[in-house]
Amino acid sequence: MSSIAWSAEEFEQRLRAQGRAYHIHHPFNAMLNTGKASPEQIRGWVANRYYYQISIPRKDAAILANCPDRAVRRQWIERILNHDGNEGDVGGIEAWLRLAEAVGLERAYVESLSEVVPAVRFAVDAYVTFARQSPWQEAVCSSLTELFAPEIHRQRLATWPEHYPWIDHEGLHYFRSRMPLAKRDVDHGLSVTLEYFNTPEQQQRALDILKFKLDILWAMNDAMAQRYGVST
Ligand code: AHQ
Repeated sequence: MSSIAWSAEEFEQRLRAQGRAYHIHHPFNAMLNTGKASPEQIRGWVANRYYYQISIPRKDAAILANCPDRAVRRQWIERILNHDGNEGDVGGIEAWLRLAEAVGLERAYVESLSEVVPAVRFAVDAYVTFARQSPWQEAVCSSLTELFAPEIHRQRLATWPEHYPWIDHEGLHYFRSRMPLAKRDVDHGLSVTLEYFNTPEQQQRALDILKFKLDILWAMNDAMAQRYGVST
């Protein structure tokens, strides 16, 4: 390990280099975004990812509960409202339920969580537990998988309409809505991370935290591939 900390630029580059392990590269995601998924595989993915979506605000609330910094909380609370909804915005969870209806799922069935496979539940719960039990700055760092999210949302918007014309275009609104929000989230999350993790040991810790969260997303796709099959 180096005896001096990386510059902010070098540190950010090393965080971004972890993108090679992002779930955009998982065979299940590749299947979804290259038009090889069956309606059953798409419905399985939407129903399982719903558990991740409803867990994000609870993860973010755990960060708020652990964070003594009013200025950070004022920004971070926006994330909860983005998912739960606010005046004039139905929110991301409602948008995800509309995606569910667009792919042919019943809202009540998705909300029942009975389609969520055990390993997806365990991976998502590990993320919420990490946020509850870790220093709030470490939980902020774990959200930086969103560094790579604009590309995966862009990829879906670019490929699903052509490959899956049976899905009502309106149902893809969630992906459109996340493009600007992911960039806003990352600007804030990155500034906290670059400032807080400022020794060689801490910077390595940040890379390990990001890898932990990348593994959570990867493991979710492993579980869905196992349950629904993956056609390449
Ligand atoms: O829709 C997603 C979202 O709201 C978030 C919040 C952020 C976090 O706090 O961990 N991560 C995240 C992600 C969302 N969508 C995922 C996808 O593939 O659609 C990607 C995921 C992420 O990159 O962490």
